[in-house]
Amino acid sequence: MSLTPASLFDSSGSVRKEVFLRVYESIIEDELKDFEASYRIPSFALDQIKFCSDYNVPHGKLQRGTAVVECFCAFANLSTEALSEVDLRLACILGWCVEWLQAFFLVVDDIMDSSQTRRGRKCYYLLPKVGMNAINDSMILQSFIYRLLYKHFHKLDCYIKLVDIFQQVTFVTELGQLLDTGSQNATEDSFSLFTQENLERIYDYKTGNYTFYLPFALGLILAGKDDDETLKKVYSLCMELGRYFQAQDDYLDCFGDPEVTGKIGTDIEDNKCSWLIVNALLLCSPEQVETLRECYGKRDRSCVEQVKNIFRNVGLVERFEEFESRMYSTIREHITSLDNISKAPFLRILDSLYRRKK
Ligand code: DMA
Ligand code: MG
Ligand code: MG
Ligand code: MG
Repeated sequence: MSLTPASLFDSSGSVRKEVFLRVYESIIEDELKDFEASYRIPSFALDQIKFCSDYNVPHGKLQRGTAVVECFCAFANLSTEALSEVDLRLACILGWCVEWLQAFFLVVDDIMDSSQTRRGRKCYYLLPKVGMNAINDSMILQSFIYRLLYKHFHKLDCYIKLVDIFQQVTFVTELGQLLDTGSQNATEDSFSLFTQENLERIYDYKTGNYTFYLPFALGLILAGKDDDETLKKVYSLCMELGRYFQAQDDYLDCFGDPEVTGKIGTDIEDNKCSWLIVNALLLCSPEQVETLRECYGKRDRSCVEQVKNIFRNVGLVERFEEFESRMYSTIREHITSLDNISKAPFLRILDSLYRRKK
């Protein structure tokens, strides 16, 4: 399959999903051939690996994966037509590595969150033929990243940097997931954890790093523009994007349409430290706080309804709309003040998030 700038990008400079998906098909086919050649691997095992990848890797919004490619092209300082096929393919492979990372996290996240659906289908661990095999399967998904990095990048100067950033971002995200489940397993008063400070720390660790910093930093590294000063500026911008994005995710968990988001919310039942509970506690009367203490974190339909009613009654829907407009403007200003680096990929991402419904 040939990959040219004209075939990969549409007229607005966005990556065409169908072309990006064809790269996935060629990667998985090539990997499976290698598994067969390298290991004494029976066909059921090959089938399971292929099924697991196909089920979990390519069905998302592909926002993170395509961002790698768009960032690389914007930061490479070449006119788009001058990008070589080899470079475009490498950028796409790196983009898919981020999607593999995301798939690995989501398979486990759905187990930890007792979720039922993801991307409009049953969560992987709930498939009868999968169950708790999902745990080892998720580790295989993670291994794809380092196999692909070795296969396609080990001769390049940037190889160590790529391996290193994937490992660092993975660790930080695992830490974020640990903090995220902290209120679920709290033995003492979990309401004391529902603070703005704790919320922001969870957001930075579990979301900002892998969703925004990783794709942007990979684009910079591949383009050879990853000096410390640029990375630092990009990092703080990415934490803001992460706080914006995860607040939306929390809002949609409660007030989104599962038909559109593809997932049924679990944050209230899971006793999660979310944007909604933290902001509700700033607005509630003592009686409402009492009801929240009784009902939040319970797997009970009427409790969940009571919590949602309080969220609505204290005006969280309106407060979220204000928060969203304010965040959008603030982040936009920060992007506009960037120098020495293309603003286009940041603006494109920000605009794609604004008032998102999924
Ligand atoms: C997910 O946070 C974070 C990671 C690192 C996968 P979440 O549980 O709120 O995500 P979702 O709402 O998609 O389950
Ligand atoms: Mg979850
Ligand atoms: Mg989670
Ligand atoms: Mg969520």
